[in-house]
Amino acid sequence: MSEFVPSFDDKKIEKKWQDIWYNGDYFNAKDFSDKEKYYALVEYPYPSGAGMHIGHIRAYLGLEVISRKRRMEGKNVLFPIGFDAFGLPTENYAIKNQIHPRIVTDKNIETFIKQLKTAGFSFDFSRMVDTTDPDYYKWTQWIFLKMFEKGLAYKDIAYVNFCPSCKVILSNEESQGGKCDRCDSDVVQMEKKVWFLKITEYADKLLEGLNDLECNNRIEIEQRKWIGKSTGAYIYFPVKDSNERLKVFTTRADTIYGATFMVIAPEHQLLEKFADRIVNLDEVKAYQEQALRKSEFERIELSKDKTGVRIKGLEAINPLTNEAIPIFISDYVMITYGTGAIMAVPAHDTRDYEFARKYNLEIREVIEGGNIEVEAYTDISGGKLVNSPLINGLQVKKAIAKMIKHLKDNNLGQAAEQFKMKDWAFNRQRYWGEPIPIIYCDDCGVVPVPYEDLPVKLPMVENFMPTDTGESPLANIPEYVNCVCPKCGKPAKRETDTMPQWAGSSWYFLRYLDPFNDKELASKDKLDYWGRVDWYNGGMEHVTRHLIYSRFWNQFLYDIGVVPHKEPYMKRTAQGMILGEDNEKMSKSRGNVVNPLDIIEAYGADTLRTYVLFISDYEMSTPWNENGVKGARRFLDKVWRLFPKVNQSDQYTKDLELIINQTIQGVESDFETLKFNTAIAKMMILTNEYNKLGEISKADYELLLKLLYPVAPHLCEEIWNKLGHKDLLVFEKYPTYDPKKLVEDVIPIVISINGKVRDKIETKRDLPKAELEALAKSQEKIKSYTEGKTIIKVIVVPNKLVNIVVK
Ligand code: ANZ
Ligand code: ZN
Repeated sequence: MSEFVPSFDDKKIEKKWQDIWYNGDYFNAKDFSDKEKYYALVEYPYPSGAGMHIGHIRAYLGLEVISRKRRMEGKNVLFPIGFDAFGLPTENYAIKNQIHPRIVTDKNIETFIKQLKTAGFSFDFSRMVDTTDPDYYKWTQWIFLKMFEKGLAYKDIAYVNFCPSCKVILSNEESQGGKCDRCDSDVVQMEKKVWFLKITEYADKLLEGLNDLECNNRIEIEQRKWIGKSTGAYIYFPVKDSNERLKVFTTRADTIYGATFMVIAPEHQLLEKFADRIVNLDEVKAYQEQALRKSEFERIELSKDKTGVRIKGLEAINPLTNEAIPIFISDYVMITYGTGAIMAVPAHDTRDYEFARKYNLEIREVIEGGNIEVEAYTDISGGKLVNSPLINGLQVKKAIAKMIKHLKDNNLGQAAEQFKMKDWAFNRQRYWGEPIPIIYCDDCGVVPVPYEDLPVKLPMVENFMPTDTGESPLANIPEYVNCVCPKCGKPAKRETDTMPQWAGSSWYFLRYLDPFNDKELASKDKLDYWGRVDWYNGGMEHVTRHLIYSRFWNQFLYDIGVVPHKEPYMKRTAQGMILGEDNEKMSKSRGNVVNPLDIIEAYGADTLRTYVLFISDYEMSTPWNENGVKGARRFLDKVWRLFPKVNQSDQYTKDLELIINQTIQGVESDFETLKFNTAIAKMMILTNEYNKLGEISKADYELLLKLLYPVAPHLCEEIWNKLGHKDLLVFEKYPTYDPKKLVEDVIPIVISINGKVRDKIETKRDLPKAELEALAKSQEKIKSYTEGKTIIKVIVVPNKLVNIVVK
């Protein structure tokens, strides 16, 4: 690979334009401008000590290109940036280095801003938000109190996911697969009284709202799966010799005749209720205890051996067959889903089948078609019922409907829905988070901090170490804990848990609209003017948690009349990851991390931007390649070197008209569909065409600069300026193509021999006579007539005919 010979001084040029841009207000959105608004949003960064990495560059470049293009299209663009700065990494760093997280955060944010500017991002830096700023989290607390007021924030004893290593309680989203999101340790279940947000109340609305969100299939499917709506029924199984009934949730009420036993979760309260009737209580208790030590991941693993204990002394009655059936306790049933109890239908459910085989329980076929001697028959979304007197011969769908009606009519059950999504465990037992604005009073109970007392500020203390007990470090700060009850004025205590990482980011897109408002989270006028986010780009990993949480908060704020739109985003896309050169995820331990600042130092920001956009399809993961960086730089050098070839004409060069119009059209549609790689390829081809000519017009050159500007803005501004323009490229109109000039202008030509038509061809219009004659003579058909003969004369009528006279 040949070394590149730089033709322009990237450092000097980039510094010059960054100074101009960032000292002016070129990228600042104007509230209430007459121009059409455009709101482009990227996921704001967590300002860790490591600073900006290559993933940020890629994540932000997509809408950076779109934003620069939109400004040229005459839109009033809002392209904001801010910092999601509460959270564990900063706190851990602060603890390790004995520096207060406030100081760490401020320093990290400052560095980050500098780095973003070094890369030339056109963010509106006048509207930055910082979630750890009391003026910001005042409103995060305000929203929490509104939710509390509406019964959507509540405290409850719950089995929560506890990470023994991070010493924090995790939400389901942060412990998917039973592993801690941060440190990958196994999560254990812990009983604790914690705050929850009732996101489940919004489950249906969140599903419905998806119809209002433009996104690819993958993004939609992931959200639907996470919300996990399941339609079925509750069925009540009487407990034999009692007035109690055991309630189960099933999606398959039609299979009830095949329910030959019941299984309850180890945590189920039936055990306590009937403790005195359970003959083998010790055995049951021992099983319960070992189940609690397992992670959810271990418990639901399909391949694992099913274990359980039969509860002796208790039986249930199948309400359709009236048979007495045994009840088991087993850890494959989760207390957190449905009712924590199931009717087991071993013939048609794999887990129930394995369990029945192990404990020698009856397996009764109720849907025909399988061979239940060998395995469970689970291909039963269709099929016909058997061994089920009330519904024999019916197709599955009809059988379910009929059974649910029967259950309802006889007070044995009812139609029901379940969601996989759980209420959002909204708490942290750490220092560096938003204080939960709640006070406990012996007389008044749980008292919300009055709105006028917000924000409840984090105390600036020296000791912010986590405790081993699962309690927040704030609990060790008497000045913080002790307060007076806002209701009765007696001594009271503050809540010491803080909010989870995802709190601040659940509404930051609203604060950008009015970041300095101290009366409201944002003014009604500004919310109305800016409306919904037009385009939101972010990581695939945030499609479940952040995207769902923020849609939930927005829907809630809509319901209480604070925001004018139900759904916050009109369109959501996701970029792919950039992997290390070894095709593995970049990580310090692998030593394959590419630092974007090193690339800027060596080749310039425009080169970095061009390469990152050119590297592959924007939505796909792709490995880094240093040679590709050089290639990107060579392309920019070529663009620069065209300068001396430029004449003063303000028309496109005739021979370039076709490719110019095609390039404008191609780049337009590529940019809008995130195909930056093919857009740049088209500009490279155009540049090569320019290079083939001895000279090009000013119009040709300026066209290329306008197309390339969103990708490599420093270089383009510099050349633009060198061409004699006083105004910045930001103010230029984005190029449009002439649809009439997209295809080559061709016309038919008739070729005759001695006046007789022998061939027809198509050529470019206005071909010179000599060229037309040569073209006609070279046609195979014509050659067959002229071969061996003497051409006496050729008559050429341009754009019409060629007549060859032969002897
Ligand atoms: C009888 C039955 C027969 C079932 C059959 C399935 C197949 P989804 O679709 O995920 O909602 N179930 C219910 N609660 C459970 C819990 N807490 N832990 C483990 N399993 C639970 O699944 C619903 C089905 O999962 C329910 O329907 C129940 O088993 C089981 F041929 O009831 B089914
Ligand atoms: Zn009180």
